[in-house]
Amino acid sequence: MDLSTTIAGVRFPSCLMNAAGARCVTREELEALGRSHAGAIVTKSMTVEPRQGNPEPRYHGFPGGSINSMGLPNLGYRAYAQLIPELRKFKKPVMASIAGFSDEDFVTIAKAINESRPDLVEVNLSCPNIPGEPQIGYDANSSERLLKRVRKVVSVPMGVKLPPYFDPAHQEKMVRVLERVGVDFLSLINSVGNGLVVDPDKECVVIKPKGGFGGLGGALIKPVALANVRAFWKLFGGRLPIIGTGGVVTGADAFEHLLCGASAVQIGTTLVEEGLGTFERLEKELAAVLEKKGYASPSACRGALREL
Ligand code: RRO
Repeated sequence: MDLSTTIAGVRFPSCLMNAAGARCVTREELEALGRSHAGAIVTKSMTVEPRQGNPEPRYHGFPGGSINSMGLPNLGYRAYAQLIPELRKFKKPVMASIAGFSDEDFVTIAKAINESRPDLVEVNLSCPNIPGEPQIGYDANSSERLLKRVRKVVSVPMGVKLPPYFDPAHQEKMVRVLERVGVDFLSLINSVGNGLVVDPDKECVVIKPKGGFGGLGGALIKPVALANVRAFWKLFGGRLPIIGTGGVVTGADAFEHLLCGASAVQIGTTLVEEGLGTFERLEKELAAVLEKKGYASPSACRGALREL
């Protein structure tokens, strides 16, 4: 089955791709994504300067999900700006994820990266792991001020990666911001920030940074991810493409994201745990679900979730 999808006019050969952060920091990792069945190459969120990130251990997988506090390890935007033109040879979209510690950082990176012509830019407003730095996406005014400046310097399709919201009022407020800014797609959701995982045998936290607090991902966050995909899909009347992220372990999970309104699906924890073969497995599983249910393509079931 053809699992291709189109987002903001960009065609993806498959609707399944890596989530920013998952196996996408180095040249080697990005090229491996290029050779894999991933439908796109999404970069790690990049900062102005290269970063080592937080002290290790900073990622921990467990039955049900993962917790991380990576702290933005990346090569710095100059390295990605050089790499992006080379990644085009894989003939799939390249999505540059950008981050920063100030509005100026975001603008500097966005400008230079836009000139390297990625197919899309994803603005990360939702890193939960920098000590002392709040998640921008939880502050509507800061988000609007920042996005308006970034929008001016990005001419390729520009999307926003948002944190999970737990109250409809926050989603409605963010929709009004996004309408005023004019974004081309959304990636929902980033990890569920500031969770805590405890090892009762060792009576200890499982990651080192921030006293063990970190972003949760994987199966356990799927209902939160689906709720955000569905809420934003409805608030935008199905007119803004959404990339669903969170809790995709099987093809059936990806199908659930599509039903809620996603046009494509990103894979984080499962990709980290299972490796690049994940994409081929999920492709087969998703195609089998769609075929069994009589859907001819991912877009045929988009948003079709029934309500009682
Ligand atoms: O690098 C990280 O710690 C990180 C980032 Br930038 C993000 O957006 N989400 C996440 O779970 N970890």
